[in-house]
Amino acid sequence: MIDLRSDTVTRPTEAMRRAMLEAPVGDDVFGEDPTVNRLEEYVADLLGKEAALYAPSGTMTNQIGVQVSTIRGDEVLLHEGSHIFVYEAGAPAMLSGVQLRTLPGDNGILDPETVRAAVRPEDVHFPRSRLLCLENTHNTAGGKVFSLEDFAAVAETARELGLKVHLDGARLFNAQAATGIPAREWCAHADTVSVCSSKGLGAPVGSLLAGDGETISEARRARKAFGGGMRQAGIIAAASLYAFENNTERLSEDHERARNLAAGLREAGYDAREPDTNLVLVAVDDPPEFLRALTREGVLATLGKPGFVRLCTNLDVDDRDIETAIEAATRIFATTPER
Ligand code: TLP
Repeated sequence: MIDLRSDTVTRPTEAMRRAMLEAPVGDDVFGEDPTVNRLEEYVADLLGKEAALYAPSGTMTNQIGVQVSTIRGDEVLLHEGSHIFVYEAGAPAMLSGVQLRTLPGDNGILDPETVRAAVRPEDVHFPRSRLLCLENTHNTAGGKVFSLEDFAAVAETARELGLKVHLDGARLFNAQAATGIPAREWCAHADTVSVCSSKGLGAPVGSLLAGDGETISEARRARKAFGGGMRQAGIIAAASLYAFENNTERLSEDHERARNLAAGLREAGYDAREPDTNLVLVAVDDPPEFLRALTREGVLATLGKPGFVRLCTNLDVDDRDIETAIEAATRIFATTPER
């Protein structure tokens, strides 16, 4: 099977497993795991923030990010296709008691005027607008990069209006690889940032939330409350450290394969969108049926935004796999009346 469902499906390499095997460990709830401490310092530094906190998943670091910048009853502004709104099981309401206000924007981009118009005036009737969440790259938009200029403009508008800014940077290093702009440049415009080591970077687990020292101390409490306090976590943190140290630059290979995949699919007759990074969206009439047909051909993909299938290149997929996937899709196109 050629697995293009996500960049989360990768398996740790021998070198990563060796780093895990050799990692010194301690009890991280006591702050005594040397590998977790090293990882947190490394990522804080990488992102230009004072501190960082290691957690099991991107969902948890996003939810801790929401928790530390809001109080119950607040309103959080975010794009209508954002992961926090679409794919996190209603957690902002469940865990932080906040209300989400979704906003439209092409390619996952929110513009300053849309945000300005959505911020509520002070009035007893209204929830308080407290936090803006941005996503880069943007998953449901097909891995689109939020340009630094546009990102800075909307984030600074939000801050002027008294909002905190959280960046869901699960794939922020894809934006770095696609543009050559260091990830920290985007982070400079956000109060909290979550990044994942278990997407394109190839670790089996692990995400970090970065911010100022005080915010990350609060985040540490929230992580405990959410059940994310781990003990000898160095054994998995070693994989994340290995991922950040070794696998950020090679993301451009995934991007090139995604471009080749999109070009091949277009040549076969599909409406495949040109990717900025590693996610290819293909518009089809019947996405579940197309997925079933691909599976029969030995290719796995997932549903994208409504009307689209998503194919995701990753560390475990090579050029030959991309060719095979294109050949499979070409056969389906030739034989399926409805696509
Ligand atoms: N995204 C997964 C699925 O949940 C859809 C995927 O396959 O793309 N932020 C963004 C932008 C993400 O894409 C994801 C994972 C997360 C956060 C959550 O990360 P995890 O899965 O570690 O909780």
